Amino acid sequence: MQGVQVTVLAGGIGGARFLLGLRSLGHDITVIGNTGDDVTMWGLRICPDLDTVMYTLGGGISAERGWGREDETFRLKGELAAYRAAADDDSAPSWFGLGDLDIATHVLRTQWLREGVTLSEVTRRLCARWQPGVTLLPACDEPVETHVTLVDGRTVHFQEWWVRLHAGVAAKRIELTGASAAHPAPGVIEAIDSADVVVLPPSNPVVSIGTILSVPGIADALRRTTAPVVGLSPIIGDAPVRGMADACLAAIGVETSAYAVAMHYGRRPSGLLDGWLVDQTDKEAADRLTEEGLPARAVPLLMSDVDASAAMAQAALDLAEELRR
Ligand code: FO1
Repeated sequence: MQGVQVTVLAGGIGGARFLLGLRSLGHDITVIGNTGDDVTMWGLRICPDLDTVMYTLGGGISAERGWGREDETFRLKGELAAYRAAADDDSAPSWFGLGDLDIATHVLRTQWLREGVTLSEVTRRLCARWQPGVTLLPACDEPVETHVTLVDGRTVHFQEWWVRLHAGVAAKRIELTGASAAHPAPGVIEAIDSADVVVLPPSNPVVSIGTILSVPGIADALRRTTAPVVGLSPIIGDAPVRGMADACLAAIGVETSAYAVAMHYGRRPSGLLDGWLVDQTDKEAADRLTEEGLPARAVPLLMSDVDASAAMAQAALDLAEELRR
């Protein structure tokens, strides 16, 4: 299939890696990016998942970290720490790695937002430099943030749970604050309605895909679209491929398995999926899901390089084509 309009709901590192493969197939791609990771630090508005997609597809990503910039330095971070220590101020987030090159993105974004420019327009302007080769839309223009309530009663920003605590303290609730007042950003619903295929890539089902779906109207658009909706499991065997999806799934009471995540998304029209891809090690999950009415296929799901990601993306498009008939 050439010139297919593909709409992808994507989070950070896993979603970005998948998009590198999908883009190599030469289709017209719109990415609905997660904004739940967004955080204000040092007065700067930081949009980690939007930036990870933009940098990865634009060629600026740190390959080693999967976030932030290649050839990065952290001199400004060191200066801030020096002032903070001297002022005996330990309030600042020293645990968050703000790189010097990366900060230019946050300074401009913050300046434009302060001038009243929408996050969608800010993202378009930033992408004008990086030319990611896809249309990158934030899920919503309103400021939303994923906050995590821990079993010890504290509620912390997702970034603190993820980066400072390494999800080491169990979460009992994960929610996208501000979601109820949020609306799909311009073009988001249209991208789902007019897609030939909609893909849920192997992003974190809770804090990346789940947060996008909590913006009112987006989940319903997925249930309604005439396009086949195909997902790829972020879990291989009984473990997440990277990140800490297991800690997130535990917080919402979903078992860490390819089968359980598919059931969590559900089958249309009540759920979100028409088809599901699992790794070959989870073949029996594919057979079980297919028998239970959700067509599933077992294919290699390790995104070891762009070719592997491209093969996965092609498998998703092939399944979508099969389902369309
Ligand atoms: N992830 C980390 O594990 N450690 C960091 O210090 C860190 C800093 C950081 C700065 C900017 C940015 O855009 C992303 C950053 N991330 C960092 C990744 C961030 O936590 C992402 O939200 C998660 O990796 C989930 O996608």
